[in-house]
Amino acid sequence: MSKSVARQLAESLEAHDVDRIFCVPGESYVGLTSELIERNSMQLIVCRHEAGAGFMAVADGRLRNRAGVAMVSRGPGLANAMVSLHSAFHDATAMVMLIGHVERRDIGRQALQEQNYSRLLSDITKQVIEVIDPNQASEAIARAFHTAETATPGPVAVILPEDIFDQQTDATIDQPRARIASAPREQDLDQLAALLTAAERPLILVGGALLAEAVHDQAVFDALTRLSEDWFLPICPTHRRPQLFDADHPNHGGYMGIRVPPKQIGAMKRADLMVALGERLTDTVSQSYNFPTAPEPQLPLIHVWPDANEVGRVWRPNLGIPASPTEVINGLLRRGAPAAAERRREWISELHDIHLELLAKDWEPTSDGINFAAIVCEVDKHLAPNATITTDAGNFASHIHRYIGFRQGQMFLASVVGAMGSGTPMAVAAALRRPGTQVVAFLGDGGTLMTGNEIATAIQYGVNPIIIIADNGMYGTIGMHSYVRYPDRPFMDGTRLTNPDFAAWGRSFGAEAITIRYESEVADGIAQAFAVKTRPVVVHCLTSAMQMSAWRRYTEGEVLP
Ligand SMILES: Cc1ncc(C[n+]2csc(CCOP(=O)(O)OP(=O)(O)O)c2C)c(N)n1
Repeated sequence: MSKSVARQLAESLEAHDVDRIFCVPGESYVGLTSELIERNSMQLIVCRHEAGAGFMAVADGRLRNRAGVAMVSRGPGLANAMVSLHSAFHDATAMVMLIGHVERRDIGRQALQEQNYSRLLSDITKQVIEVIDPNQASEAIARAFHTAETATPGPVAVILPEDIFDQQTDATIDQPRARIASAPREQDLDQLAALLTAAERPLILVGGALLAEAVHDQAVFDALTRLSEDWFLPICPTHRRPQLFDADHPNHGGYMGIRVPPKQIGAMKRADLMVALGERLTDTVSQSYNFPTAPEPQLPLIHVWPDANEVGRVWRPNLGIPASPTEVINGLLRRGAPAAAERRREWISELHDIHLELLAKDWEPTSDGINFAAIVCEVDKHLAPNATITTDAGNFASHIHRYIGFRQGQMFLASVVGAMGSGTPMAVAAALRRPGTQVVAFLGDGGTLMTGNEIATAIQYGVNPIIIIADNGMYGTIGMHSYVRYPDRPFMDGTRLTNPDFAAWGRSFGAEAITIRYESEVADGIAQAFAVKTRPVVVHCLTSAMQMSAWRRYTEGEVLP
């Protein structure tokens, strides 16, 4: 039976289990919007900025272990959304972005808002699929999801010309392709088991691919914990994946985040074997390509990542296993732990003791505003075992990683590549996806005004994240970098910010708002924030600029470690 392309697209999205799309409407795709509204089979979340819509889709994808879906208009709409595509691409996060386009007969004329998407998006998407033939609309959706979710996940753009939605097609609905999981070869598992058996000081890095598999499957977390306990292996969650292993588990070997503190990284560097398990390995995780050194690692490296194109791309591993990390864990468990594994107890304790020392909830008070550590430690007391925490990008986030002891049932969402503006939208998406659970966003004052307007979206759709703003009156991270490199220049110059009253700003959206000015107000202020259940809460914290991060403080021309 012949039907419109709009209907064909809607049915294809339904077949792919899409229940929510984040969008900013555009005239280039009203044909599709109108069909989606009429069918009412999926929720359209109308956002305030395409970056917000994009980041919500990224977060939703992570929360579902499916590609999240955003829908934006051509030209300016896409330009606004590109930060989220870039972030998803670098973070290996599945996402499908539907993008309106000019009419097919105008393509190439530089028609209103026209762009050449294949050229524009070639370095921040896995694929750009242009739908020119109405009969290929459904196939395009199936390919987009499959490509986005397979091997190294990432964003796929589907380009939909404005005149295609009312065209007719007889094509059948292209059903979702089965999810592919690649299993490790038995000889590779044998070799891995032999290397792990021989190692005196192994280090197991766990990252995003494992997290994706664990999101809906507690058995994955359990298998990792069992492997660690049976084989006596220290587990080090990587940058922005802290919830992969309980922070207080005695086998936690330290968080392999951005710029690991010297004491911890010094101990880690005594390792005689590194296994990157579901971690792509990046600039950040590898401490700027220094651990492991690229391209030739200074210690034997085993790289497990579900994509053969990635394993060996930057580093030369001694053993590369292009497979599901969960399958590798299960393969090792099947083999049974080596007899003398317990000898590694001391090595694990050495790493774990430093980890605990770094997690300790102590900080020095600051004279120019609250040390953000005080806020974060107070929040940690209120966090439920199933809470979601999101952070924007900025040095304030170092306090979250230093002071919050994450647990496996908690969810942590952020842009791994450090895109500002991700924190609020990700919190809104999480609050929509996990109703009735705590969702807390941590933001800097810089990132707040990039996409904080999505509080309006939270209000519109009735969800209630807690938004905590570290207002230090500057783009603090950049101030720190600038100071470290050019210590003689006046501190804060070029990074200073004049801010609104964020509490008043929050109230103007309809949120509850609390201002915390002094450390003595922290406990009450945070308790009040957690007591509000019926609308979003903005917690405006007047924080220290001198405390440049959880690890560094500016004092009279000195950078303390
Ligand atoms: C979209 C985007 N623009 C610029 C940057 C560069 N950048 C990284 S952190 C930062 C400052 C963040 O300031 P703020 O949100 O106030 O947090 P703080 O560093 O003060 O803790 C900037 C500008 C970025 N990462 N992302």
